[in-house]
Amino acid sequence: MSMDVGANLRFGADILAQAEVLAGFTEVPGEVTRTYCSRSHRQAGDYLIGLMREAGMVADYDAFGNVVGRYEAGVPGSPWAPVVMTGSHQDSVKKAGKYDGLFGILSPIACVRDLHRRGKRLPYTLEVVAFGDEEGVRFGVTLIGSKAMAGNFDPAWLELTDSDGVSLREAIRAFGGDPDAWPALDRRTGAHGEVVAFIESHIEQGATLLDEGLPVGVVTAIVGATRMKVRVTGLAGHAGTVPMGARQDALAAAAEMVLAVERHCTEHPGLVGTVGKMSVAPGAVNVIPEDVAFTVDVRSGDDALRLAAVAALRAEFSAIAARRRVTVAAEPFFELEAAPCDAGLQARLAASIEAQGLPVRYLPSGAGHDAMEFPAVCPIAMLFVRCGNGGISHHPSETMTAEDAEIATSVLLHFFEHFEPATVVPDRVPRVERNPSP
Ligand code: HGY
Ligand code: MN
Ligand code: MN
Repeated sequence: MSMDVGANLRFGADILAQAEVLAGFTEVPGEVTRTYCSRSHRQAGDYLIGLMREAGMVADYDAFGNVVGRYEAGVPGSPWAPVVMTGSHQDSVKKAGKYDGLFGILSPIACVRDLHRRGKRLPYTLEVVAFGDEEGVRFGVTLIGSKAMAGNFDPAWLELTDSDGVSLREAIRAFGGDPDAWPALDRRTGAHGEVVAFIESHIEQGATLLDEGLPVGVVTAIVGATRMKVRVTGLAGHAGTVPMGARQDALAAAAEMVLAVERHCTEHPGLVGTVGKMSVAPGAVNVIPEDVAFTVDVRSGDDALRLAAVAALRAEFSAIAARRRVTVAAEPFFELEAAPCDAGLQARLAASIEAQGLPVRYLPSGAGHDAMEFPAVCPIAMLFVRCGNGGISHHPSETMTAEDAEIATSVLLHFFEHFEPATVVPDRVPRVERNPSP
């Protein structure tokens, strides 16, 4: 049950070496932290443009700082051949690993380099995208590049500011982009050629493939997510003189709300809930906290279950606040429905895995990905590749092997070489995108 990889890796060793180079493009020496429109974004983008051009693509930044490489179709005379898009994000979370996002860029570049070396063109244009921002670390909203390309960008976001007060509009302009050019990025218009499929390869960021001893898997759907900002307001007071029964302690109330998230999501299989950020004011050891803000991230493959959980948690937060004589405001600022992967593309991906002599494992994605924006444009598919260290991700211990990078890239290359655009029958249902402006 294994593809004979051996030492003669065509792709895997190069991909890991390139990931090492990219890991050096960071805002925090010794860690991987690369945010949108930053200097490290420019360094990574320039490096990826160089790799794309060396692989035979036409490549450059678009108006939003996404790196777009195109390996034009080999169909003589057709002004606009159909397009297959692939890619992932170049940005990272704080203190990230080296492969989240980047594998989905480096692997297709390796595929194109191999096609180019053999002088082979495809019956469609292959477009490889390094999206500028998927994690949303700098401005709080995520998937900026893929939303713009899927026609889901909200121009109100251009006024959002980062922790230094720099607006998204100013950041894109300072990067050399054009913040007002977002409509031109919309792939639904066909202006860049009709996009017939989007496929993203990505590390699993979990342990299913690792536990089952499998190098790759076919993603069935990407979970939907709701993110809320919660603000709890109490009354500051002297830590030594205010009796316990007389306190309006915003942090104690918030702590009870955080445990409510954990309990509710533990009690309902298919849900996950995370409180990832929290601020406490005034933040002195001897002052009762009066102003606490935190985030909640709720996800599920079942949209009804997720929405019911968000409603139940907001009600429970209100009850906790009333009992503790504090006030609470819990506002969703990001919402995305679960994105099913196209059955036909899943079957083609499965055939490419079987062609490597490997079994096919189907699994859902608990992480969000750029692909989840593209059902608005075309059918989508995702290929997962095993990651080690218990499947850890969004952490410096994130790891993968050159052998698995080799296998996943071989699967992807087989998919690209056997994909016939004319036979794509999308089974997608247009999704309603609800993105309440923050
Ligand atoms: O949050 C996510 O699931 C993705 O890693 N941005
Ligand atoms: Mn991530
Ligand atoms: Mn990712």
